[in-house]
Amino acid sequence: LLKGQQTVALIGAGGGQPKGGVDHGPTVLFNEGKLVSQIEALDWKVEVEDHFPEFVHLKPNGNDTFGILKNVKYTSDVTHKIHNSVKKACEDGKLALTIGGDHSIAIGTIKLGVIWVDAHGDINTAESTSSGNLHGCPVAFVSGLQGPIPHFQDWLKPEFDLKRIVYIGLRDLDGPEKQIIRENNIKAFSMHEVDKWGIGRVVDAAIQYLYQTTPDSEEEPAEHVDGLDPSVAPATGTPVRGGLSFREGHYIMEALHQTGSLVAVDITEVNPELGTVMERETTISIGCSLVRSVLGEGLLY
Ligand code: NNH
Repeated sequence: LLKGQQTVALIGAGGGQPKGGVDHGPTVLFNEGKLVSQIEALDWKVEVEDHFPEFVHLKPNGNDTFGILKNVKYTSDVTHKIHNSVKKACEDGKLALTIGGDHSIAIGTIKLGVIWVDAHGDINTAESTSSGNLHGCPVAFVSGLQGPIPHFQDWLKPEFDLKRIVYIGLRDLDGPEKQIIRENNIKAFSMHEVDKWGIGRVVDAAIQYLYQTTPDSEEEPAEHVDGLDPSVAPATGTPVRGGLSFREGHYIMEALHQTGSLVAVDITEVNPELGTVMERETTISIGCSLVRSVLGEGLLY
């Protein structure tokens, strides 16, 4: 077990971007995916805290904006709540496992060092975003690249050091995001590097890098289902071809389990309202198997 952790705090959350279906991600993984019993079968205790039911009715339609940004107060409320849950779980020595929802949840979950597995950089600011969707912005919000925004400024301390994030799987960056990543010297392995070096070397280098930049040596991986290729995880809001294979996605999770340094995990962007029945089922099942992998399934030792 990781650091003597025996309990998974399973936190369910909706998201801030306006397409609705992704909010149902946690419910389908919990109910249809039978995620709780799958985790218990790996010898973990599970405590479920599902915030989705309390927020789903509150999702705004139109008025909750700040400039181009959409659903600002709503997303601030949701991410603040998740932030408190993740913080509490970590303080209590539990592994905080947050199921989204979309990537905006990272505004609430990011902590020490982060491995961010995604097709997208999600580092847009209010100025650089062309979609106005907050799931394209969390890294800018937590790091202070984005200045104060109403509601978030009431609770969010933008203290995250950009030396403590490593991207894996990037392949769909907006122009300004490329510039932000370059200017801030952010460590990033795009699909190009995955092809060039193979997933094993990329993950080793990512972990090594974080151990150097994050002296307290604790990591939180954020695996966004759209980091995977749409052929293995089709039911997701922003699918981009040329992504990680089934095994590459699971390999990352296994390697992170092996570090023994995990404090929190996010799985996001399963959208059960997209795709055919089969595509939906494939995606729910990969959401669950990524969780099992990060908890050690598949490793002999
Ligand atoms: N660049 C897009 C935007 O800002 C990315 C949206 N984010 C995701 N995240 N789908 O992975 O809207």
